[in-house]
Amino acid sequence: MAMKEKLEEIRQAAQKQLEAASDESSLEQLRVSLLGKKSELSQVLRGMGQLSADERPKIGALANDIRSSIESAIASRRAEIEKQLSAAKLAAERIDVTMPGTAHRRGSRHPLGQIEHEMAEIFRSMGFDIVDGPEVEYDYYNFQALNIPENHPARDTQDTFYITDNILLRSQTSGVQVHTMETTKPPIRVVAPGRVYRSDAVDATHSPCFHQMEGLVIDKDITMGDLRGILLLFAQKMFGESTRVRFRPHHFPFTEPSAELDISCFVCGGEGCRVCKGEGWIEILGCGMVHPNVLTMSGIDPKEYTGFAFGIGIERVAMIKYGIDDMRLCYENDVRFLREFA
Ligand code: 2U9
Repeated sequence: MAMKEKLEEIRQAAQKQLEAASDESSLEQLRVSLLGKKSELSQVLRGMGQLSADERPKIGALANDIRSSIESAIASRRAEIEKQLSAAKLAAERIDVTMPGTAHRRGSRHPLGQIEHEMAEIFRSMGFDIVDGPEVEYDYYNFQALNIPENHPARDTQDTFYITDNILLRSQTSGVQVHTMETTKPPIRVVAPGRVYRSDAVDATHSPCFHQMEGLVIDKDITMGDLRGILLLFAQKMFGESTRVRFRPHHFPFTEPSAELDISCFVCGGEGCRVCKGEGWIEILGCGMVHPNVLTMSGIDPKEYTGFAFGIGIERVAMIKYGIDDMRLCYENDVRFLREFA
């Protein structure tokens, strides 16, 4: 076959093969087989020596033309393949920006945490420091330093969780205030919120673990009037400006005199309703003037300083304020209950 026809055949065959190449690697293989040293085109060019001087430049020019047309066909085929690949990639990665997102529910503070925070903020606004201490405590800090005698019923293993003979789970946060008195020179103004433990069976108003906030104020000339003033302000901020308070005499070993504090019912204002069980008053906390023995044991001279203390059950405040009729709801973490307070 004449060389010219042979070259034209190479050009057409190359065109067909290139059209069939569908990816980068088969295209590269084609480039080697069409243009490489062992290619038909190279063989034709090597045989050019046998051509006449007249034919040689024409065939040479044609061969070069075919070579460059194959090169540019490869380049454009490569560009096409790249375009297809990138289009396929884009299609696979397509994101529907109109799809609705995944909703993330916001968490919220537990109702007990909300109440504790609210109470702590009220006392902080009145100049109290918020202090904490160990839940595992020595018998001394939980009982003895609080003037609770050896034979007092509160010390009974029926009421208190003992870990050893003289180490226990605190049954009140009072140990924290004892530590404060031991390490701080008056004036002292602290509230100690936290978990306390009592060996109680679970029911609507009892739990072996609950929360308290105890307060302690010690300075020169502190009187029961100061106690009443602080607790009245607390009650008004917690239950409303029109809230009134009243003391009822009581007994605690660590305070003398001792009292329980009632607030006027924040629902009926004192008329008597379902919430205050017709009383007009709701019992809210215990309190009193710190017993001189308690001051003395912690190194504070009762002739120089006096003080008052109070203890509030946080669950009790939450149940009264939110109308929760069963304490167990506070611990079950049923989200339907918790969302009520979000
Ligand atoms: C020191 C001195 C005195 C703390 C007090 C109460 C009265 C009280 C109860 C409230 C409901 C316990 O959670 S409850 O069952 N607490 O009535 N607590 S006075 O008196 C102290 C504390 C520390 C050094």
